[in-house]
Amino acid sequence: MPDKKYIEEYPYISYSKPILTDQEMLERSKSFYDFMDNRRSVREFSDRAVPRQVIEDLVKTASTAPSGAHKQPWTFCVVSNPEVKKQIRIAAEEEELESYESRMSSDWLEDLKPLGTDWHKPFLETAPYLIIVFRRIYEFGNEGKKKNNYYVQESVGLATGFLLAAIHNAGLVALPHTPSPMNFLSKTLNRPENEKPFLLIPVGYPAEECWVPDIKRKELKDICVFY
Ligand code: IYR
Repeated sequence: MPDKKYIEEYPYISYSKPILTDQEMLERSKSFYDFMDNRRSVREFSDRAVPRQVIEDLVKTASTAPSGAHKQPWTFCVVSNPEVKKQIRIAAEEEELESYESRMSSDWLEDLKPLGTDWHKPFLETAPYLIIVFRRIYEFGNEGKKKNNYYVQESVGLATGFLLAAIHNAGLVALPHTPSPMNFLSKTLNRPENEKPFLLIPVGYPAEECWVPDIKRKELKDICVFY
């Protein structure tokens, strides 16, 4: 229990969770793993509409992520307007063309071959929603004084992970897309200078015919060390 002097100054609520049996835990951890293992990054989207309420719930879920000093240093810009999606596609493809043709190393291009990516990004117009995640480097405090946020990269990474899990749980698909450099997103979406683009995530249903590369995940022994 926190010191009494803190409880008086800052409100606390008691928190508990039901203790599951080992069997229940095993079942739940395994079934959640199976469920998450079924998530795939998808590049072929359907244009089928998704209710806006669903997107609102997904963003609210992302925002339940932990963050440095609970500053919640993120902004989620949700784009469904076809004109804005088109502008984003044009600007992203311009950067991607440059990247694929001269900015990316030959090793990098070789590593991407199994994923079949290139500079064409039609999904930026096809998907019903683009969620652009911004990290908020600082806030404007009293008299417009800059107040830095903490562990922004870590916090926004966590929130984005929650978002991807929530999208998968809703029966939808997504692609964590990183057109690089991403500054065009700040301009197109008219974001303030304390926000920097983090990730561009098209969200929707997979296309009726949708293919994904047959990738394999690393085994536990290759990702985990028990001490
Ligand atoms: N941003 C480019 C290239 C790209 C880079 C990595 I690393 C990927 O895993 C996939 C793509 C693009 O989106 O095509």
